[in-house]
Amino acid sequence: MFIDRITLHHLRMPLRSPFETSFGRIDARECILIAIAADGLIGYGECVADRDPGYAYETSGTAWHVLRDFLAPAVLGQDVAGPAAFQRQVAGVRGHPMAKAGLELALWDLQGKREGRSLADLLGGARDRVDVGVSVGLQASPAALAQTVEGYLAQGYRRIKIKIKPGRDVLDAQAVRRAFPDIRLQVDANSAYTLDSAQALQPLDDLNLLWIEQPLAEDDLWDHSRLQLRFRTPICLDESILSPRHARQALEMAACRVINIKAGRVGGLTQAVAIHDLCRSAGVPVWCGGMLETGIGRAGNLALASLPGFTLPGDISATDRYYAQDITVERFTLNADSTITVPSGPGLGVSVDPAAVDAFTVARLEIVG
Ligand code: OSB
Ligand code: MG
Repeated sequence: MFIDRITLHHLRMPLRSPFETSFGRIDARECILIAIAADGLIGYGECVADRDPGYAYETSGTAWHVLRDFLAPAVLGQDVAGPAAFQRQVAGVRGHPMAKAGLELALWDLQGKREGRSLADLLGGARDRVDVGVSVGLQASPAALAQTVEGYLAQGYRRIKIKIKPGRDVLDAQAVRRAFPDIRLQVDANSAYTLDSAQALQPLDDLNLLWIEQPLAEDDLWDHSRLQLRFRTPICLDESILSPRHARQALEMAACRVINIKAGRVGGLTQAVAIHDLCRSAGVPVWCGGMLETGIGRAGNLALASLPGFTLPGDISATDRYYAQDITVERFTLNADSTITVPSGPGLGVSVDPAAVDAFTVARLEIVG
């Protein structure tokens, strides 16, 4: 693929309702839409870094810088064989996985469009619909949370994740469990605890949770392994798993029993698939995490989640759980069996709505070779 032009759109998309986690509350989500023009086609990718460095160190600002000054120049005016070749070309750029993953996704979209194959097909997808759930942010009170969860269950979601933080953990989870004794329920702390403060989470072990996601710091596999010894409930790692090497080491030291895979966090789909393959051969279940993506990133997540090792429901909800207006023409809807259908058209299998992109663009940059 001869890369002629790369266009960056810094988007700010209003959320239908605020999303609050242990690291903050947002009313709108920021991301970078990446369009690559090559061989008469346009491929789209989404960089999931948000405005603030709360979930990860990357932000829309750092990603813009790294894309503009390092990643785009590495490929512009060149013949790039595909995503794997791109990864080799930018191997010298340390870190910044979300910036890399955004550009890589646009190359996958291009490759699929060129070959007339869907992304799911390119990645080795094994199913045409994937099990999904909803990730519910912190609410005003445990009672309000139970009510919000009830609303999502009524919409047909059969797996619920709730966000927790110190002081808003056991009572919240107990309220949901009491109201809905049989649902598939999990919690996500986004690194808000230490080995000591996580003592407060012990009562969660009696709530029949699917798992406890990322209780401790990103760079702390060791304490996760110590914490896992105290819980019957599996620990699932999100932030801590940045590469196949982290996944292997986390499993070797029993720091978790389940892994959340996000292409953005691990530098792209190439690495995401490698982590999937590693976990699959180790018999460890994985599921696809979410970053409140637009229809572009959501299409990529659905393709990834169609791989055979993704045996647990993903954080991939319907478009209307996030946005009144999305940037893709296609909107994703929930099927009656709590699944979402994987796009089957070439590449990502979705098309961009230019008027919607314009409406949400706060900065735009065209880079030519
Ligand atoms: O930790 O999984 C997370 C959103 C932004 C940043 C981190 C996380 C999340 C979610 C939302 O939980 C999942 C979704 O996209 O629905
Ligand atoms: Mg998480």
